[in-house]
Amino acid sequence: EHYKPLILATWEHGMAANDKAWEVLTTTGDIVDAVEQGVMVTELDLQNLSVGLQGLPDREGIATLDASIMIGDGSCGSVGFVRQVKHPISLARKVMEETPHVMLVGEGARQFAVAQGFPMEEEVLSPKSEELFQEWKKTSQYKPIINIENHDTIGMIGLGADGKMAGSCTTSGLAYKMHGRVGDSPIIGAGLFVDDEVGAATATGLGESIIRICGSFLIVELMRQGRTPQEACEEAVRRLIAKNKNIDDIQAGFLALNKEGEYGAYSVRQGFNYARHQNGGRDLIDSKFKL
Ligand code: SD4
Repeated sequence: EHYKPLILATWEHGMAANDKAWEVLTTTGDIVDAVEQGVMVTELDLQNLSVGLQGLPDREGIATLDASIMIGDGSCGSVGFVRQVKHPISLARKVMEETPHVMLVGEGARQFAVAQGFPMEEEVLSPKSEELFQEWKKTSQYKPIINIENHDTIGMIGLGADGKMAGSCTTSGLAYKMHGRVGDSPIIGAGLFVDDEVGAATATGLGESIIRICGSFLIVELMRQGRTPQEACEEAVRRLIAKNKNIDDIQAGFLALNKEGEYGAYSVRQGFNYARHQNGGRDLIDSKFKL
């Protein structure tokens, strides 16, 4: 069997991440390495305030990170509320490959990183994050901000020529969240889900709204029942709007891909976009939206 390789990633920063992922996929054929190494680019991107240690901190001024990785055969790993690790996606992969568990959080995840030889970074905010945090502290009013300048969590899903599918998701979470808050990104089925009998989905936006509907799992199951990726994303957004009371304060977006290489995207409101890499080109595409 021969499949049509395709990689999708959320937001504009998905372009640089996909460039790397596509290079890995076309040189090695390995979709798991591709989705890991792709989002590692974003984890180091100092311009990005929603992914990696340079991201905006929680309300105590501490950057805590969430990440997950999943393969279409059901293998998965994730880390939540982890500190001092530059590449939480690689730590999530170690949880998947080196432990009998799926998820490690907080200090335990950090200790596992040390044991795996990950370098520990000093806890200093990046200059931009420090500046914005000091500004925020003046009023300290926690309000979710819709579409924070189009920088957001990166979720990546892909299909290799061998028919294998995989996905990755990594974030510093919501800016100024409560200490200990974990979002959708490391929750398998919420921020990411992959089943290579069917397809893959990933999410971005207000994590609480996505967890509430098991967004990514929902989309994969809808595709299993015959919906196209686009139809499945639209139904997930409909469900999300129905189940979240404060919808005026919420942005969330979904990306989906099936085994045939068909894909779709949909968001609650305008502003969501995604990167698409396939044979013959790379583009940044505006998602359709509901409200
Ligand atoms: C979260 N989905 O932790 C992530 C947030 C996000 O900028 O997309 N952030 O809820």
